[in-house]
Amino acid sequence: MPAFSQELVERLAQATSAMALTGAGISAESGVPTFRDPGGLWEEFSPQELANVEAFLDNPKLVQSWYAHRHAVVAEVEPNPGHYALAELERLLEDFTVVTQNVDGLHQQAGSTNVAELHGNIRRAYCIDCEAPAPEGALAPDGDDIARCPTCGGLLRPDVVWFGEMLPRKEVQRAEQATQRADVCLSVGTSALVYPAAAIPQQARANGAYVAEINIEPSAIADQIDETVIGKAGDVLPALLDAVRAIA
Ligand code: BV8
Ligand code: ZN
Repeated sequence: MPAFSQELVERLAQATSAMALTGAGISAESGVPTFRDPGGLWEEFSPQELANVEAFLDNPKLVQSWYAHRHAVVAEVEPNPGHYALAELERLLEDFTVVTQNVDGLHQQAGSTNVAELHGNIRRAYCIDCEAPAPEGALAPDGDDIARCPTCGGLLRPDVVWFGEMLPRKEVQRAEQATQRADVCLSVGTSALVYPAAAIPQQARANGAYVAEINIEPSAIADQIDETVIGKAGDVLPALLDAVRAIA
């Protein structure tokens, strides 16, 4: 039985508003590699070397291929019980927001409707010159050519937030509003190393939320929150949901 406290269950069951910040760890059990995953074709590159504008302009083909490869993985996978449990929590509670750092769209696929995508979505791409949206899958051009905009010939890029880029204002606002009203904030499957996303549980806590993280190991914010539940998101979240349902 995953080791979450009765206090967390009761606070969630009584919450008028709650939220979750999620990271790559919640999608790991769907088969989407996390950023810290050993192995895989890109082992020699760190995501930070690929997920920025300079790397893209320096070698658009390599970066487009990396995202096309990740998109192909994401297009094949399904949400896992962790995603479904958060979608169920949204239906069970009065007000529940998922703030995600993930770009895989799996929360929406699992049925969550109140999702703020802080770092964009790998299923979308656009032209860096005319900003016209590109059809899904456009980053994987056939052969060796570079994926270009059919309208103006500009380079196509994934609609994700790269290091050094600002986060989408509307999504950040939604996340901030959620931290203002949340009685409980779950931080699920994130190493909490990348800002400003990693500051979200702290913001919620500063506004009075009870903050619990669910991770297979303590994250970088483990000593600044109320509770750390060690376990897989796909195990812990369904058990937590059952416990909340039993008393809600
Ligand atoms: C910005 C989208 C303003 C793209 C991503 C120095 C100090 C502090 C900050 C900075 C600094 N220098 C620069 C910065 C800012 C920088 C930053 O934070 N850098 C870090 C590395 C120090 N941030 C930015 O640049 C942001 N923009 O600040 O704009 C600005 C402008 C100009 C100059 C300065 C500032 C933009 C950041 C967004 C980058 N884009 N992703 C893409 O996907 O390709 S980041 C990406 O990595 C994720 O989106 C996520 O945010 C981040 C961390 O990943 P996680 O999701 O946490 O995944 P990770 O693999 O790390 O960990 C997985 C976790 O899951 C682990 O804890 C593991 O234990 C756990 N787990 C595994 N399996 C399971 C599990 N848990 C539960 N169950 C399981 N089964
Ligand atoms: Zn264009």
